[in-house]
Amino acid sequence: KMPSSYRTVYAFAREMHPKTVKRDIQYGTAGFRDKASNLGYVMYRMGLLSVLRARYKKGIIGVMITASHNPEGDNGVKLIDPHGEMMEQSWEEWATKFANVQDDELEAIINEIVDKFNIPMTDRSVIYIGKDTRPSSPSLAKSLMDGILALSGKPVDFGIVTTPQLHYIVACRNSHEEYGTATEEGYYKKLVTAFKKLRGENCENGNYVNRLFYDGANGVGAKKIKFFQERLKDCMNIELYNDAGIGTGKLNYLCGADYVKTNQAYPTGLPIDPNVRCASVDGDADRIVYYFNDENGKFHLFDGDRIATLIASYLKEWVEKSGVDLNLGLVQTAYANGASTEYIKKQLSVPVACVSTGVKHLHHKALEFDIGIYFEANGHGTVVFSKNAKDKLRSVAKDPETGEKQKYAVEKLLAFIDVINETVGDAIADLLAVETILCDRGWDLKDWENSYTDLPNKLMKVTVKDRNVISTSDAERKCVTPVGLQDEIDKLVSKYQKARSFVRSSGTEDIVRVYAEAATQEQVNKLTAEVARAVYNLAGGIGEAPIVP
Ligand code: G16
Repeated sequence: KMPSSYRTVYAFAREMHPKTVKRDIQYGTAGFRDKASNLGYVMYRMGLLSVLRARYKKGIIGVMITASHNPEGDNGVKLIDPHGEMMEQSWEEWATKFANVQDDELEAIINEIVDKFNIPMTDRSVIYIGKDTRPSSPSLAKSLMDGILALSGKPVDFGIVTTPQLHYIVACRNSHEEYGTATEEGYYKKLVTAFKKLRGENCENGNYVNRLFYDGANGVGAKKIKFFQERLKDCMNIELYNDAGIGTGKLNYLCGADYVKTNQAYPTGLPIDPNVRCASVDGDADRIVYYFNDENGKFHLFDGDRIATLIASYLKEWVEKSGVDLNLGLVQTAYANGASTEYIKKQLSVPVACVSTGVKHLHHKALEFDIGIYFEANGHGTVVFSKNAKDKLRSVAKDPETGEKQKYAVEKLLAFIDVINETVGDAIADLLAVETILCDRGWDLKDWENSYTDLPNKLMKVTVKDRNVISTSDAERKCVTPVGLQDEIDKLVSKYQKARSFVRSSGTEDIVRVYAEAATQEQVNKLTAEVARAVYNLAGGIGEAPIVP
């Protein structure tokens, strides 16, 4: 028999948020994603789940309504745990279950989870909500709030914020503001103060000039950079482009970090000024890539691998100067350019780990180091510092015995901890970190590019009937099913020099991704198309078959 207290749950579902989609939806790489019109009931159910999670964890849970890099018509939801990290993976199964049961099964599944985890259902619970600029977000937020209210939780709406801002605010609130002040204003203050400290008097240095073109992807990243433009106007000249109004359909369209990385091309909407440093963020501002066009019109990309290596070399240098014994590690995925991995291992002598796609996997692995740097090639990443690292640095900073040079290095590292958003990849925090390092070194992008040469690489998408037929192992580097596909990939790869290729199904779009790299652009163009064709043939491709050049 159902406790009467959950009766509202079914009534709300039936009357306001009935399950409208028959097929199952899966909690993917970063939560649920779909056409916005399919998500009302999913949001309602995530409202229910977030209250249960909040009571179980005895802390505030965050819910971000966004589909990040996807087109404007899509939307989605990312759940945030109390420390500001993505929701623990063991609960993803529950999320998927919640999303897919029938309306009249909701009460039963609530009872099941309450029993299993012994959740105190009378405890108060607060859920923080954020949304990107998608026109569908306000109505989805309403559905989410109904779910929260149905279980007597308290929704607090932070309006339009970047995904990393919401992660930050959740982390602050649950740490009793040890991490920072739990408001948007607190976020600006923390990052700006740290950035100015790192910059000192130096606004320009050597080849570094402080002029930057910023592509806001016509999303929340454009809205929020304005707060930094204002506060940093004496030391940074950030020129904002792609700041179209909400609902114009331009979000991520021919611009933004995903477009630039995937197409390896300049986005629309920015003036093409040779040799000017440019940065693009994505639709919820948790990814960033840098690039420029040289005087011959050639495009140069600085993706997540580049940013990771820049940060790793900088931190390594200052840790050495600080004399504090801290271990440093870097985490990548299979998409990392082989040349970057080689450079990290051989030149930087920093250990590298490879994990499956999804910031949640990288973050987790990075926590194993005192200083864990993680980046996906698509520009999603950050640095995490262990408690041990912070404690050691703080105590050396305070110690009167510490020499001046050493103190300077330690203070620098402490300020760097504050400029980076440790909770999750944050395009704007990463931008401030990159600008700090380039200025410190007196580098322009050509200097940065000199550290290593990327192998030519390419990404392709293949549409198949059911992307779940693809399964992988070895951090997605080997394809297990469909049987025979990996043999085919191996055969194709062996025809080229320095070649590598893998395939995996996307967890945010209904497609299969194909990645390849090889010694020359011509080789990689061929190889990617051949592998894409093999996927099309062996994994049930639909639509037009990929054409091999
Ligand atoms: C999300 C995840 C990233 C992942 C990306 C693509 O990014 O947070 O970790 O790399 O999706 O994933 P997939 O290849 O599975 O589609 P975002 O920026 O879209 O939230």
